[in-house]
Amino acid sequence: MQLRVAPARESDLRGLMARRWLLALVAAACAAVTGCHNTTAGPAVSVAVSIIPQPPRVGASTVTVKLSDPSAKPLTGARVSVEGDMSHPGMEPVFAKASEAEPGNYVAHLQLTMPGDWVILVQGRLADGRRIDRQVDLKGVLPG
Ligand SMILES: [Cu+2]
Repeated sequence: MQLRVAPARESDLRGLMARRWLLALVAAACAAVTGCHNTTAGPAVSVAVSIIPQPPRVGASTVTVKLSDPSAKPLTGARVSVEGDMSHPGMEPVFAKASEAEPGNYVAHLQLTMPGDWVILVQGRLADGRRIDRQVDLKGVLPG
């Protein structure tokens, strides 16, 4: 993310980047709402996905998956993996295993290899055997 103050002629670009950031935040917020796209573990499990940096760019991205139950208690001991796919055909997906950095917080480091639109797939199995399956759009990944 650019911290330097941009001259006026970059304002269009900055606006575009801000909109992309907003989209990513909306996607993450959507993922945090129970039942939004939850297909397997049911609406009882909250799967909140956040991705940094924002705006996303080529290189190492950190994907954090926060799993909690309806009382907001962290769901520990899950196995979580992350896959990144681009929206166009002919590209190898990228994969990363997430490790539990804090109780219920699973962190994966994913190498985004090309600018453009990506879809992040989060899959896993809770300690009690239920599956989780979540998809988050990551549009407009910038060159590295
Ligand atoms: Cu590609």
